[in-house]
Amino acid sequence: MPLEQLRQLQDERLRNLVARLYKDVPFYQQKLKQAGIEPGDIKGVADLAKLPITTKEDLRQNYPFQMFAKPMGDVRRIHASSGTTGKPTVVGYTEHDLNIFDEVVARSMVAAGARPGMRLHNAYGYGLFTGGLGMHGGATRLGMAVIPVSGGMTDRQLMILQDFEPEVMCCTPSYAQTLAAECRKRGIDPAALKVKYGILGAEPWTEAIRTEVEAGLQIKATNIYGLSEIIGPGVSQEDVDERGTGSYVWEDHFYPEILDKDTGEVLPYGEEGVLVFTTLTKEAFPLLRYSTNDICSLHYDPNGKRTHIKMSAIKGRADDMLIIRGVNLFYTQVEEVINTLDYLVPHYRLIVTKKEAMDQVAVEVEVKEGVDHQNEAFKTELAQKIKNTIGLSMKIDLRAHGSIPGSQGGKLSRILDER
Ligand code: DLL
Repeated sequence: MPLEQLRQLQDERLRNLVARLYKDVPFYQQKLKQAGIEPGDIKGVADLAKLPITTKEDLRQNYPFQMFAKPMGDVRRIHASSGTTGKPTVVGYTEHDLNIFDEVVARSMVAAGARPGMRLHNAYGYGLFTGGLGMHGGATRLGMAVIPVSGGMTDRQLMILQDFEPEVMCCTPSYAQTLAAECRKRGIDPAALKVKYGILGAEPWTEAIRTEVEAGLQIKATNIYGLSEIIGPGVSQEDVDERGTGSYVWEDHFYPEILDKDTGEVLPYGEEGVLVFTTLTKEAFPLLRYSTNDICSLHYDPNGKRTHIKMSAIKGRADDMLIIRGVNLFYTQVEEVINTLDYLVPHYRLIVTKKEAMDQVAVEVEVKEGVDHQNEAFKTELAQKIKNTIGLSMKIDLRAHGSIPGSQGGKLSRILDER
């Protein structure tokens, strides 16, 4: 859709959304009144900055259903995502919302290379997590045959990949690493598998992991991004022919903004900050300027196939950012450095400790198969590179190939904070 037309659509949808929220959600009516805003004041997305931000804390205070904008009789599904503390975040969908969910995931699948008639090996977890059922619905809408494997049980995953011959697979990037490593270990030739495309997301990953899983599974791997609060997977998706240039945000449904992490000011395209979404079309659980806490930037790509805006890969979550001796650190920055050294693989974790009030970071990282992990020169080189690019001295612990525990199917935590 031409950009001008897209803006008109977004404006119209936003006006409608604000009117609905004012009428149907007491939380928003109160918030808008406090901000001195009447629904009629909002003419379109250019006015978004006048509207208040919604945070995870707001959802927590309205647990479990108080932010729903439709009576339970209209709700057809409920998902929940667990956070680091306490109660989960609960989200609901009407039939109309489930339709949007299917639609945006189907679009994402096509961008990733999938086509009707192909088989999908779906290794995202089924259950309250939006990954399994979300991908399932989108693939069904597209006309694929879904194999609902769910996460874990690696033996069975490998059997299905070999025997059911899916052309497309989806799972977390860390689990794709596990599957690639297992293939290598068991002498399964990835070229003999039929799988061509991998749709990976639900956690941050970088080019280092892409290189590894594309070689290890003989696939083209693209990024899928999303969060339960906004819909689930399928908020944005990378195109298979434009890998590494960002993921298209389906902005006819989810309008993105980037805000300064400290001041909350809207930042121009290209600048990095906190990603915020307004759901333009959802009925049961619509959100106004919801702060995802994810750090990235937005840009329009004049060379892209589509007109929609792109978001860069997520660097990390604002609340996951480590502050080490005053330096801000996302673990993906260490992953980027690992990627520049050809004797390492991106199987790693960061261990954070405190020694006499000083924060210390140790990097445990595996060497490639056949490389000596006791090589002192390699250790020194990695420490130097981290110091030069990130500005922090870290203790380096090179590990033998295959010795660091990987993902068993779900999201992998790469930080062990022992402080
Ligand atoms: O993880 C939805 C999803 C399922 C996305 C399957 C992609 C594939 P939640 O459990 O609510 O939803 O977690 C959302 O996960 O705010 C990000 O911090 C992180 N995240 C999701 N996708 C990506 C990605 C699902 N591609 C939270 N890159 C988000 C980086 C991601 N982080």
